[in-house]
Amino acid sequence: LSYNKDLLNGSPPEEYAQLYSNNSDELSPSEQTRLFPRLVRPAENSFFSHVTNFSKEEISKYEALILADESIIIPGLGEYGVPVEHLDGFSKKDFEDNVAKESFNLILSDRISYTRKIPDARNPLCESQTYQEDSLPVASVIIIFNNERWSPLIRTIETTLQRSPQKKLKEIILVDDFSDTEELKGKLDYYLYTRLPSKVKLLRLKKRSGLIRARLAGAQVATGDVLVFLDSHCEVGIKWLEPMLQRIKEQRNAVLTPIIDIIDDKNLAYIYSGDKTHFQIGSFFWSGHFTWIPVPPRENERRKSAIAPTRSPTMAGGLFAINREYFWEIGSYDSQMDVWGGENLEMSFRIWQCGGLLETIPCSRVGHIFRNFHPYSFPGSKDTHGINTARLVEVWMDDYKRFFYLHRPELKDIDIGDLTERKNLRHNLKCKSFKWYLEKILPEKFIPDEKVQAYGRMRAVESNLCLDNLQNNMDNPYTLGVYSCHSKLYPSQYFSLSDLGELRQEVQCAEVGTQTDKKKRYIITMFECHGGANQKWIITQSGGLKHQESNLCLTVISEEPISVVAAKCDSSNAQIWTFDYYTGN
Ligand code: LR7
Ligand code: MN
Repeated sequence: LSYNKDLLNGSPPEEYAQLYSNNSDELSPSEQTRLFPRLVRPAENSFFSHVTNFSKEEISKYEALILADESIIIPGLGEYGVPVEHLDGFSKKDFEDNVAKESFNLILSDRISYTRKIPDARNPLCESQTYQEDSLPVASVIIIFNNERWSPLIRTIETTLQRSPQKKLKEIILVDDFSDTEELKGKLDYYLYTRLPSKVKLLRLKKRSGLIRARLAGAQVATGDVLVFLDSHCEVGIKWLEPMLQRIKEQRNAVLTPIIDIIDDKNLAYIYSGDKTHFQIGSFFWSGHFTWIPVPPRENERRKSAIAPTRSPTMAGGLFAINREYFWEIGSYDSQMDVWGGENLEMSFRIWQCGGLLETIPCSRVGHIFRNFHPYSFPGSKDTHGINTARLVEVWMDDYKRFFYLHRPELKDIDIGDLTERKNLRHNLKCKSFKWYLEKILPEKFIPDEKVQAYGRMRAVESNLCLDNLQNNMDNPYTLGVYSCHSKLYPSQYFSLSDLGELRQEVQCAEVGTQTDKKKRYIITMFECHGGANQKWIITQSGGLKHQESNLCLTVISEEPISVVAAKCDSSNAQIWTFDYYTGN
């Protein structure tokens, strides 16, 4: 998952220390002990794990393990979320190997206090916000995990306990999705029994269920007014919960996400948007992947204040709050989705199309370790993201599913399970169309064959070469290329000439800059679309494509090395192009 790194900065330690305003709601250790007498178990409830009897051997074994964990913690390490690049006794390679093995720096995580202070990343306007605490709904925080490592899991739990208003935190429900690591068995039972208040409960699933069904299981046993879901490697910030509860109190059908800050996987730095005022909201790619976009100007106008609830077309999925009853009313989750992926877009589209609101609450911030790979297995199909997404596309996207299948043609012909129940849900809730969603909720989203003059493969008449992104479209910018025309239309060769004159793919537009190739011909750069003059093209009378700003024409170079450039217009065959489809616009 990508995140706009431009928004991030790492501030020096002093600055972090200054930025951290003391949270009066945090409990001192002695108060914590008073409020959470040890050796208290959750109330009788058959859903939860009931290990309360430990043998003498087990007690001494688990005590020793937990004390050993505590003994390696280095006070002050990573405090205020500063990056830790070096640790005595470990080489750079030790760190790198550890990240490659664990998906994040576990050596460091194990040595950083579970409740280190993190910077107050909130917009300063948040400090003067008040919440009607007595009348706020109470929350059940649901933390699901499969084989999560000990220290990030405990850190998620401990920061939630420490930084949530105690009266509003009804319970924390840990859902163990059938982990098989040793430390999450008896040791976790024992830690819960001896170190955590009774409001922390543990639900152990009897078989591997995947994150979607794990969340459903947690939601089924939750009793709070509001469900708050967290991944198992988070650090919550100051007053992270209150603003979300306040908003749900006011607006029952609002589904809320905090701003998600980055905990760096390599040095565990707490990284947040530099000036505290800019953050991103969710969008999606036609390939079915989630992505971030800046808050559009129209939304800034609507919300008026920089800390007001900010509408978000989609959410990342892991961290959100929702009224518990509304969660069930609006269709909870598609329980046939496996392991990982897709449930976030499914829920996002569903909420908007069926009358709810999806918002980011700027005064609520939670850190999350962004990892480069999944540190758990995928039993059965490895492509749960693809299959889960095909399910949501079939139910929610109407004819726009054509763009998804353009990316994933193979998913058209495989069994993705029965959809009757989800289609009935959409029908019964009288949900709106995906076209409505695109027009009203995400009007910025480019639709490759709407509001365009032409689209499809763009073939050079002189040769059987077509414009092609050469799979470089994950880079920004990249140099546009040509390749033998495919026999079918695939995303790499799908270009549109928009009504605005952009020669574009999904989010990137062709422009002519100052860069030239070895023969001094101007190369064509694909760069994020921005509506500027250097991204405008017009079809010429001879069937060429002229760049308006430079008056140069798109020219194919058919001899090796083949390429496409901008050159002086001359109406030669090398400058004549045809699109698959013309709309007449
Ligand atoms: O089989 C599983 N069972 C589980 O319980 C697989 C995973 N899990 C747990 C896992 O231990 C973790 O706590 O589920 C949680 C999410 O798994 P991650 O952390 O591997 O997911 P992610 O952070 O890479 O992915 C994001 O997208 C997912 C799509 O299915 C989920 O919605 C994640 O919750 C979501 N995470 C976030 O939104 C945090 C911000 C990331 C971004 C952008
Ligand atoms: Mn995660």
